[in-house]
Amino acid sequence: MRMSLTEQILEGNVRAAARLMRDIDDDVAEAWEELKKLYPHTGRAYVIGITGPPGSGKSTLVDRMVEIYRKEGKTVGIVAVDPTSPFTGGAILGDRMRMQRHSTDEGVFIRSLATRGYLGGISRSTHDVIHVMDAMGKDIIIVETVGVGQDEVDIVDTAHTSVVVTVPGLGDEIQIIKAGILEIADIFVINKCEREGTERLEQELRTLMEMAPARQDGWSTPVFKTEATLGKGIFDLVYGVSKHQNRLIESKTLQAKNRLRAKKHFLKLLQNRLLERILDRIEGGTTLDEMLQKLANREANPYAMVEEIMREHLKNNARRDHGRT
Ligand SMILES: Nc1nc2c(ncn2[C@@H]2O[C@H](COP(=O)(O)OP(=O)(O)OP(=O)(O)O)[C@@H](O)[C@H]2O)c(=O)[nH]1
Ligand SMILES: [Mg+2]
Repeated sequence: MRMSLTEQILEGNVRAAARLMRDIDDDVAEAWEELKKLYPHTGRAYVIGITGPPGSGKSTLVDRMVEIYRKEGKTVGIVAVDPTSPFTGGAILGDRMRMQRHSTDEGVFIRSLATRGYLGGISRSTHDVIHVMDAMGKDIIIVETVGVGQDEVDIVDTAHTSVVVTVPGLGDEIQIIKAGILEIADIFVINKCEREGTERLEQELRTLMEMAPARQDGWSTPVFKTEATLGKGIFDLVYGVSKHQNRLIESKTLQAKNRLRAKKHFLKLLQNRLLERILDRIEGGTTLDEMLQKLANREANPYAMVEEIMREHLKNNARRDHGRT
C-alpha cells in the first residue's frame, strides 16, 4: 500500500513535506487530513519569529543564525512569509538567493509563503507549515516576515521568541510605536549597526522600553546590534534567544505562551473553516459579489444579512453536513 504523506514526512521524506506544504498553500482538501494526522507528532520545535521593515536584513540575519544553529548540531526550518506587495515583489527569489548556501544542507528546510487572499489568511498557512516542519523533527523554526502591518503581529502569535529588527536612519522609532511592536518584541535588533544613527536609535529604543509597563515574566527586552553581512553580533543574538527561552521555562510562562499560540491557531482554523463553508453555500445562490454590491448600495442591512446567513446555513444545514468533511 502507498504510504500517506504523513508517514513519508515522519520518515524524513523532504519531498513529501514540500508536497504537503504546496497542498496547504493551494488549500487542497486532503491537506487537512494530513495535518490532522501530523499534529500528534508536533510540539517539540522552538519557534523564533523575525520581523522588521523591508530590506532591514532579516534574511541575512536568519542565514547567519542558521549557521550557528547548524554548528550546534541543531536542525532548522525557515518559513519566509512574503506579503505580495509591490514594494517587496521578488523577495521570494531574493530569500532563496540569500539562503542558498544552506539549501544543500539536509538539516535545513526553507519554505517561502506568499500572502494570500482574505480567506486563506497568512497566519493560518504559516501555523500549518510550522507544524509540518515540527513533525519533520526540526529543532528550531524561524519565521521571517516583513513588518508592514497586521501580518507581523499575526506572525508573532506563532513564535516563542519574537525578534524585531530595525535599522538606523529610517525614522523607525515612529514605526515601532505605530505598529504596537513594543509589546510584541522579546528582542530588539539594530541591524546595519555600522551605519550612522545606531546610537541614537538604541537610545530611543531603551527610552521607549523604560516607559513600557513591566512584563509578567520579568523579562526586559534586550537590544542587540548586528552587522549581518559580516556576521557581527550574531552570537549575542542567538544567545539572547536562548536566554529568553530559558526565562520562559523558568518563569513558567512557556505554558501560557503555548496556550496563547494554541488559541490563536484554533480560532483561526475554526474561523476559516466556518467562513469557507458558509461562503461555499452562498456561492450557490447569491454570490458574495452580489451581496457586497447590495451592501454597498445600501439595499441590504449587514446585520440582518449575517443573522439570516447564520440562521439558514448553520442551523438548518448542520445535519446535512454531518459525515461530510
Ligand atoms: N550595510 C549593511 N547591509 C546589510 C546588512 N545586513 C543586510 N544587509 C543588506 O541589506 C539588503 C537586504 O537584506 P535582506 O537580508 O534581504 O533583508 P530582508 O529584511 O530580508 O529583506 P526583505 O525580505 O525583502 O524584507 C541586502 O543587500 C543585504 O546584503 C548590514 O548589517 N549592513
Ligand atoms: Mg527577506
